[in-house]
This record gives sequence, structure tokens and C-alpha cells, in this order.
Amino acid sequence: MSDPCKGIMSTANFFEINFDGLVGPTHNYAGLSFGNVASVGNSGKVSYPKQAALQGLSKMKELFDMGLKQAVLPPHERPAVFFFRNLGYSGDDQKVLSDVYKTNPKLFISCCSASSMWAANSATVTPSLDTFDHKLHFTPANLNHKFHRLIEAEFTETVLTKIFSNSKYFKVHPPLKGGEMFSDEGAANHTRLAAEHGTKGIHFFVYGRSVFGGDSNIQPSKFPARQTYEASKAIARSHGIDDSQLVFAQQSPEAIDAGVFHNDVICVGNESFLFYHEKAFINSDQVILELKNKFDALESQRCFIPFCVKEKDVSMEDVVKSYLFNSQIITASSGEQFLAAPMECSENNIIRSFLDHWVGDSRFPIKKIKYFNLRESMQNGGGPACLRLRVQMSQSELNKIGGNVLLGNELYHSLCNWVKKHYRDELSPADLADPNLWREVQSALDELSQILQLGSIYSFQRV
Ligand code: SUG
Repeated sequence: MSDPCKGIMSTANFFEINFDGLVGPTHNYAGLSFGNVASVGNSGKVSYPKQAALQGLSKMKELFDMGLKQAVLPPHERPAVFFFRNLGYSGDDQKVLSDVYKTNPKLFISCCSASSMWAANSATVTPSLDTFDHKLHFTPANLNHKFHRLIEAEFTETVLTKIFSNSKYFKVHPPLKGGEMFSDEGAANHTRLAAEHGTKGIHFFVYGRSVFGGDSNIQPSKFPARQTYEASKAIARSHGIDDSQLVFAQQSPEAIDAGVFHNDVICVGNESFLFYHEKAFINSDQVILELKNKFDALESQRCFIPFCVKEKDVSMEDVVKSYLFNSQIITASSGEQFLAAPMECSENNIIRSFLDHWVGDSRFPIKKIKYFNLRESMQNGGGPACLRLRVQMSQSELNKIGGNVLLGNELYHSLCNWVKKHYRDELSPADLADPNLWREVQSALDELSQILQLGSIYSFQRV
């Protein structure tokens, strides 16, 4: 491990903004994600949608109070009545819902998931500093690998297109076509490394499998690999990132088989720091060397700081249980980095003593830890980092975004009141079929679209 170099240029006009997904009113535990240990393990449990949404908002508010920029993305409409209609179900909404529930309960449950909350899966983002046309690029993830998630792509595109509508500054691509071969899970498998958020960076894409051979044919045996090499390549190509700024690596099948369904469960980076587990990638040493060489070639005034956690110190089992690497690493306004970790890390003795040992050590750039209670999301396999989409942008780009999505005290309070007014305290799997739930969801989302000033984004608002 190398010591950080000193000396840094100021890029005060460039920020990282976290766009967090608001937890939707149908948050539930349906066990839909084979390969995601928490999702399957908590299947059928009673969920607490109000608490879930307030937990997410409270994380956003704490980060905002620390001087960080924070924004929100609206939940998708669920149950996805528009999708059932596309499958040939007809009649009024209540008839459609009850017909699907009676004839195909699995389809029904899959279309009730509030999974859009995990905004890290909503898109891949490349800041204008790194793109050929100097625009900020987005590709909504097609999420082809899981049925309950693939129905998110279209609405994500709608929302991103609304917020980033100014075509002089922003380019929102359509989700990748091509089905399973181009399975894309968004920013959960992508990390940007740079001296600072406001300097040119390296784009580190990590995929689980390659359809046409790629670098390796080694595959997991127990759980599926989601992201394809072909999808990562296509995104890098369409965003116009130069080859000198690109590194591709394959997730180790052992990690996937242990429950690491996305790379952000085992690796997290921020600016020049990469925090990862020794079992994260195939050919780990080579990957890190390539990252270092490409990072050094940027001629930034900082060194790349890879920090590898060994299996003997933190086992894969503890990685998956605690979600240590699904923490957010955030640069505070002081320039120091801190870790926004799930509470589960503080409850795990091994992780707690690992962090107590390293935080404060000059070789470890993280100087503080904050633990967050995100239990409702965690029980579906989504930690702090899953809940947010990182967007690095300049002040002039920020001035061009649409809607009322930037969190401030006022928006925070209206969102908390909105959740308290509309969300149920509890939801059991059977409650999803309650005819009143869809009415409650519509009135909640209708009001939300007004709060966020996004117009009639939901399909029920357009009939
Ligand atoms: O895709 N869970 C999500 C969790 C996504 C976490 N995101 C990141 N790692 N960035 C998934 O597996 C569970 C839904 C359920 O079982 O009800 C779910 O979709």
C-alpha cells in the first residue's frame, strides 16, 4: 500500500451529488433476488414501509447537514398495473389487479417490488470531464437479469430525462438493448477514481460474466453473475470515455457464490482511494496494477491508494453479512474522507474491530465513521451505497437540472410529512393484494410528483 502523495488543486466548482432513491410505499420482502442472500433469507417477512422510507430520508438529511449535496429520485409505480395491461389484462385497475393476483400470484408479487429505491442500479454516470462531447452522460440500467427489476428501466429513463433535460449539458441514453447478453446493473458495477471529483478520472467497470468469451470464461457455480462485459463495454463506448481512462475486471466467481451479486458489495472507491476485498476480482494484482498505471498517467497530483482487505482479517461471510464495502465513502467539506456505514458493521465484532484498528491510521484515508440504521433496506440486500446514484457535476450543470429534487430542509420536511401521511406502518405479503393499497399508492405518488415538480410522470396520471 502506498502513502498518499501531497498537493492538490482546488476544484471547488465541481461536486459529487448523491441522488438517493426514495423508498416506495409497497416496500416488501418477496425473496425475488436469487443470489442475494438477504433477499432470499428474509422472504415473506412483514415489512415496515414507513420506517423504511424515513430511514432513507434520515441518511440523506444527515449527509446534507454535513454540508454535502443530496438529491432524491422518485419511487416507481407499483403494483405495475401498466405492465399487467401490456400483458393483456384488461378492465378497470381493480379487476386487472385481482385477475393477476388470482391467476399468477408470482407475477403479481414481482410487480409490487419497491426495488427502484436502490438507485445505484438505476444508471451508469460519466461526468462531463471524461466524455468526448463534454456532456454529463447517463445510461439507465436495463436490469435485464431480474424480472422484477427490468421493469424499472423505462421509468428510470423518463425520470432522468425530466431531471437532466437540458441537451446542451446532459445526454440521457436509452437503456441498452440486446436482452441477457447486455445485462447492465448500472453504477453498482462501476467506480470512478480521480484525484478529486473535479479532475479527470479512471472508469473501473466490473462485470460478472462475458457472453462472447471476453477475458475469461470462469463462471460462478451456485449463484448467477448479472453484469456482462459486453454491457460495460457498450456503456463506456457510448459515453465516449477514452481507452486510457478505462479498466475492466471480472468479479471473482467465488465472491458471487458467496452472495456478492454486485461489485459494490465487495468494493467501494472514492477519489483516489479504492477499498476492496482480496477476493473481489479475478487476477486482482493485475487489475490493481492497471488501475495504478492508468491513474498515474492522468498526471494528477495525488497517488492512487488501493487498500486490500484480506480474507484472514475479514471473511467473505462477514463481508456479505455486514455490507462493510457497501458503505459510502464521502469527501467532507474539510477534504477528509469518511465512511457512511450500515449499522450492521458496528454490530459485527470482526468488522467493528477492523474499523477501530484502521480508522486513524495514516495509511487508511478514512478518518471518521458514521453508522446508519437502514435495516429495512438491508434486509433486502441494499446498504447505504445501494441507495444512491453518484453524480459528479459542475455548478453550471447543477443550475440546469429540472424538478425540485435537491434536498434542503424544506424538501426534507415535506418528504417526511408526505411519508407519514401516505405510507403504511406494516405490510405483509398478503396485504399487497389489498384493493385499497393501489388507491393509496396513487394518491401518494400523485402528491409526490407535485412536491418534486416533475409533472405527470406516472402512467395513472395520464389516463
Ligand atoms: O437487485 N434486492 C436488490 C438489492 C439491490 C442492491 N443494490 C446494490 N448492490 N447496488 C437486488 O437484488 C430484493 C427484492 C425482494 O426480494 O423483495 C431486491 O431486489
